[in-house]
Amino acid sequence: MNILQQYGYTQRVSAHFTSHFPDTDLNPARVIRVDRGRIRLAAEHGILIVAAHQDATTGDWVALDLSEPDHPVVVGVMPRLTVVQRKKAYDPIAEPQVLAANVDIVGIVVPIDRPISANRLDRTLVAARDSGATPLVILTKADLSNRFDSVVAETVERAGSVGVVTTSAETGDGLDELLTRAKPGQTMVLLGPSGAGKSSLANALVGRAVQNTGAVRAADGRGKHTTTARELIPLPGGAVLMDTPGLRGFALWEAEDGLDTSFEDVENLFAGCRFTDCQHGPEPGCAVQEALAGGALEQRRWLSYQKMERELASLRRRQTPTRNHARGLNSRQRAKEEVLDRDYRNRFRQP
Ligand SMILES: Nc1nc2c(ncn2[C@@H]2O[C@H](COP(=O)(O)OP(=O)(O)OP(=O)(O)O)[C@@H](O)[C@H]2O)c(=O)[nH]1
Ligand SMILES: [Mg+2]
Ligand SMILES: [Zn+2]
Repeated sequence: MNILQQYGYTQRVSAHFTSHFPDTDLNPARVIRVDRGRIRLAAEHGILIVAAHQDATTGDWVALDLSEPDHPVVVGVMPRLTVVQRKKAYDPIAEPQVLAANVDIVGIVVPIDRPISANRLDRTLVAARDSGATPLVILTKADLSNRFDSVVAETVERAGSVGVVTTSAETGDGLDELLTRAKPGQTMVLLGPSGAGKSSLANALVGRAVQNTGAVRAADGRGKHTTTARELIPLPGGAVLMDTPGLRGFALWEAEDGLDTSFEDVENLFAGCRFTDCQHGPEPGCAVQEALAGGALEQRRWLSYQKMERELASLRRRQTPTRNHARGLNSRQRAKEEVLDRDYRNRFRQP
């Protein structure tokens, strides 16, 4: 396998690349990591570091111009095959933040050493379903399963039809199963809170310490944001893993399709309401109120659904005028100055 293939270059990607960049002088490369204004790329001949490109994020396939060997330049980004995104926190323009590009599997990491964050799990499931990739719930730290008994059962229930794999980086349990889920050439991103064990899982899957890991706070089991950048890691067996920094909350972006499937149980109730325009408040014959009263629908889950609905409604309001404005700004011709920092550059170095 050449380096590009180790980072997920398949026939499908190749076909997409050629159709989007018919100029045969351009070379495919994949963004392994972005930091300090520079991007690390996997290219056919090795790993290289070039100046950042505004539109390129970790996981992207880019077109590389190597006509000046001392000055490789990213000249374009292939349209993403899948994208996991969330709304930027506190951003009034509400442009989406890309969490992961071109992944096939969204690994939603749920640690079982602390109480479950149901809201985050639901939201991550929504974003995952909306991404075009396959969601997979990954329970971590199975060796600590005696701490919070309910986490596994509750996670399985919330996951619905989404697959759940239970793992331990400590004992190695579940690692083989996880590896078989990610086929050669596929990319799996790990998304979850800080301290969930994402990097530990990466190390366990690779079989050596490729990522730093950090102890969780004894008081509440939360992590300390050890991982600070997303990074692609080739796995034995030909799949690619994307380790990520922990999520700090999770806002939604354009997730309407995902909402339908993630809250299927809630939305199925609506059909049972007496009035078709039922607001699910004090109206007579409201199936939601009945389910709440009878315990068939958890109050917390109903609140979570309503909160998402409100969030989606406000996003819709904000998107219509402002997104066009934002697009206008983006389409302005950007100055093409891909200046290489020579001492940082590390061209064609075999890893
Ligand atoms: N007992 C046990 N501890 C684990 C396991 N996996 C991870 N840990 C511990 O959990 C802590 C956090 O692990 P990390 O892998 O750094 O967590 P992370 O999700 O990468 O965290 P951030 O990089 O901060 O987002 C470390 O102290 C790990 O040793 C496991 O399977 N079993
Ligand atoms: Mg980490
Ligand atoms: Zn109703």
